[in-house]
Amino acid sequence: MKLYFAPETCSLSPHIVLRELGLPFELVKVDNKTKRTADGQNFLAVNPKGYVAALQLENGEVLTEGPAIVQYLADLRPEAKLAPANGSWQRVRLQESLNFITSEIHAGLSPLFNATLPDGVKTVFKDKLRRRLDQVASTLEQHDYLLGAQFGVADAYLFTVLRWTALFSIDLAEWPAIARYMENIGSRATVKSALAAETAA
Ligand SMILES: N[C@@H](CCC(=O)N[C@@H](CS)C(=O)NCC(=O)O)C(=O)O
Repeated sequence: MKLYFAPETCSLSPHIVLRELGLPFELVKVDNKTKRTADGQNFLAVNPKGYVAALQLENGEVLTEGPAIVQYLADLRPEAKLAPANGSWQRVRLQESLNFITSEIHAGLSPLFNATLPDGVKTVFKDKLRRRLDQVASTLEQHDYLLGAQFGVADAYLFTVLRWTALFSIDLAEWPAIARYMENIGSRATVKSALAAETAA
């Protein structure tokens, strides 16, 4: 499998999951500005949507959309228990959680990267995000990981997008349960090695 990624972006989430599962994979770096890959391809030919993450399978198919990619990967090695079994109620809870992260946190942070957006508009997005973080904190006050006592794919995704808050002066120390969570996930060997590999690439 090939994971098309760009450093410090949401592709870190499937990258962490690949390492957690111990699956063989190749990293292909994408320049998000030029849409060229480090191995000389036109990234738009790989993923016409033009964004990472994209996972190319051995049969040539390309899977996009972070929440779909991490669930596909987790199901390749169910014994690792990074996602509850397909068809179970807990799996529905995972999908609820991934959808919350993608539409409320990931998409909530995205406008803050837009340098042309007036500060007043950014404040509106930040205020909404803070309310979402209150919700995340109340979940993490009850258990160490999003879905309970065990690390899973939703944690790889949440950790990835919450790292961006530092860029926008949102101090996660305001939510002690989230700050603890970030430290905990950040201390995982797979997370450290994924970050190091992306920096070195
Ligand atoms: N809906 C997609 C969004 C992916 C996305 O936002 N990717 C960003 C990096 S975090 C990107 O590559 N943006 C470049 C672009 O849109 O040109 C997903 O959830 O995977």
